[in-house]
Amino acid sequence: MKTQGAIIGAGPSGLLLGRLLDLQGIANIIIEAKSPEYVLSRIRAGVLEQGTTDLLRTAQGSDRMDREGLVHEGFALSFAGDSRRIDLKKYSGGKSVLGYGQTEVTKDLMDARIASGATQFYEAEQVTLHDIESDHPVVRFVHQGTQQRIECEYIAGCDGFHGVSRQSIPSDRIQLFERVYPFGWLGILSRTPPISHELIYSHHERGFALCSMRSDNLSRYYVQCSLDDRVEDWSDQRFWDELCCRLPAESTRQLVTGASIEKSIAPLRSFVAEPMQFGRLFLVGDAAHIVPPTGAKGLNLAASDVYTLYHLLRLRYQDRRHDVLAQYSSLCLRRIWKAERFSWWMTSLLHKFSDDPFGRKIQEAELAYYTSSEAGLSTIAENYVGLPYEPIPN
Ligand code: RFL
Ligand code: PHB
Repeated sequence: MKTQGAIIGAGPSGLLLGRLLDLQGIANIIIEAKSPEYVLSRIRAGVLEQGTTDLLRTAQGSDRMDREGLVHEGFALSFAGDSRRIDLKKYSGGKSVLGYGQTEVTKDLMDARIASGATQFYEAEQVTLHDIESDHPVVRFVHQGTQQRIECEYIAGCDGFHGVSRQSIPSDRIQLFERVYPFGWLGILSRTPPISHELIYSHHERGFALCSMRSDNLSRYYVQCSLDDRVEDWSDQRFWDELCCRLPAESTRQLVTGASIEKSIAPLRSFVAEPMQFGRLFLVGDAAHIVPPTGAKGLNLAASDVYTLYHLLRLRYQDRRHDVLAQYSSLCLRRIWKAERFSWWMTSLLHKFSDDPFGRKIQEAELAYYTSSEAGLSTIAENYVGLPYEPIPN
């Protein structure tokens, strides 16, 4: 088989890139290790920046998002028994974010791909990348027992943190930057009305908690937990008791509890691989960088990488600008490091790192300072709604 772009991974990055290229007549094949059902069973992000929603509209996969997404013009930061609203619209020059689950984004893009009839392989095994430094890289894999070979012009590595793409780059040609946090997030999904129509991020002496939602009758809650905890250690009752304890008293009166329909633990990590390209391979999204979820940036950063690669590939194929792809990594990394900084800062501010009372007092002073200063509120708001995309060279 031959194509212009081979896309490894059918998470949001791979599907969005594939769809955008399709609409421009740039041929591509998607190769995904898991089944569609498995990909859709992963409950992850819930908050989309305007740049992400605009790109999904360009991809013509946004009708349901525009109907069902919940616009958030602010969120609450709670600490020391107090709750302060961050007015995103006021402090970011009129912007907001959209509550719409990653699962739904993925489903909409999967449906669009099926409708377009573009080639894709799910449950691909033993995916390997070859001749990446040549003009004709090759992707090999086994599909339903048959060996497949795809010769292409470019490879987009959209296969997440544990994928094969980044690992195909020789270790002396890539630099890794990493911070692993000493705790995780235990998340549950429950068919109950959300505690509030806006998200609540809560700093508490027992640890961080977050209240989010997917719809008027589907809530998503998280509590900071130990890395040694297992999901089985957390009965629904234990989860609700712990959540209640970590939220300001006035909001717990609105908390409706119920059976969990999903429960999982995620470790927290900051990670960047530089550069994000090697020969004809371009790393996109979680394959190149990870942020702790506190700033709601992971999926949004994946979308901004897709934006950059899509526009550079258009210049390459439609304007025959063979030189521009060399700028992919540096264009992406400028924005990525700012989002890494914000996610690290939100995580440092809101979680319990130790029993040190001095550290906790400093966290509370920092929260009080940022939420009582116009400059502080603007800093939080403009980062949370998403910093501007880097301009594409012309
Ligand atoms: P994905 O979603 O991991 O998809 C990669 C795909 O590649 C496949 N794959 C392979 N395919 C072929 N060959 C191989 N060898 C392969 N190895 C892997 C995988 O099966 C998979 O289908 O990466 P992508 O597309 O870059 O998307 C990134 C996002 O998923 C991620 O950044 C976000 O979920 C992060 N995140 C959040 N981001 C936000 O922007 N806003 C949020 O509110 C938000 N909340 C979150 C989050 C992540 C969380 N967890 C679980 C880490 C909340 C949580 C709890
Ligand atoms: C979510 O709804 O899953 C969510 C929202 C905001 C975050 C992280 C996760 O910062």
